[in-house]
Amino acid sequence: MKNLQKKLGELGENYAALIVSPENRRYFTKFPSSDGFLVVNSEKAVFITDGRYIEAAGNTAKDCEVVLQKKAFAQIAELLENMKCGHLLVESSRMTLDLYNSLKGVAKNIAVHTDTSLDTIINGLRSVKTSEEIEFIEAAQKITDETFSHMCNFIKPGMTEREIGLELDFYMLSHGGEALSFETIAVSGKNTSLPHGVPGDKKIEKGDFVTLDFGTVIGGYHSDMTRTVAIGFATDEMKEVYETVRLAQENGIRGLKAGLTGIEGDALTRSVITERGYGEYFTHSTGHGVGVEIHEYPTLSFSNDKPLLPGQIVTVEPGIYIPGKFGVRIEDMAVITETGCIDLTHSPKELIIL
Ligand SMILES: [Mn+2]
Repeated sequence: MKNLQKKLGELGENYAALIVSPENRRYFTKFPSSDGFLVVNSEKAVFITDGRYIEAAGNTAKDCEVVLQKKAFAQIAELLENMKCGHLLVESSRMTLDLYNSLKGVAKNIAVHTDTSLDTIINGLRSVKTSEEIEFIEAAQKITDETFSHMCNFIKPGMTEREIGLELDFYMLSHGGEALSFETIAVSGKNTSLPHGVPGDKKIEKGDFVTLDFGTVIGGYHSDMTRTVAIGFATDEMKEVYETVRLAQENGIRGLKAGLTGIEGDALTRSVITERGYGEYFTHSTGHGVGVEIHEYPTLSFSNDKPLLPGQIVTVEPGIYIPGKFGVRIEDMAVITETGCIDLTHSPKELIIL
């Protein structure tokens, strides 16, 4: 909150921000809620929340005044007037048109900035993790690693993808996970060529690859990992593709460091896959930031020309997907440092044949 207030102060003393998204409200107040408004300027932060949350927010929301929501937009207008606000930044990627129209109805003499300036400020702040945030993500990843090792004993031919997906979810949630990071991916055989396939009724067979992409949440912070295992045996082609993805992923972890751009980070894995002739089958970007959301700034991709900063957490998840045949993906999370990165994922990467 203090960092946001400092940034707003640098823009000018009559600048304020209105935050409406659950993830940003949670990030700045450390208080999870499904509804509410956060009005911030360089001096003050006010969290307007309704009767469902008011008591808990009063006890635990950080770095803000907590106010009971009555007529939200009338309250927002009054606050902005008291702040002598002339310029209001809003979350361009998150504010709905309904909320924007309500705001325009009350913020008559205020310039409402609908460009990406607030999102850029917030993405930048969120991307660099504090030690407390890194600890939450490490704790979430620890459960996720333990879940993978459990799954290596659990998966047997004849089980369906859905049974495997449910076991992943049950294990993570019954070992301390607060929530699932996203809908768990557990796919097998030909379905592994779909990077985000949905677990179905297909039974696991010998000679299948099984790809598991999953994660859980601790303290509001997400983990994310992927491993691909083979069942019974792997053909030479499966081994060759697996080895290519493993070498690419390891090259990514070895090479990542502060100062590289997102494009250069992406190239660390893509170059290995392209050199070995599978470039056309690596159909997504190398990685993404992870924090209070599963996908956040920065990305390791052709579209991010910004340098990586120490303390950012990104996934490194190259994959090869051969349509109609099979696919392989290996994903770790890593903290960027000045001289390299710290891999937060500790599960093995050699090909495991169950
Ligand atoms: Mn991911």
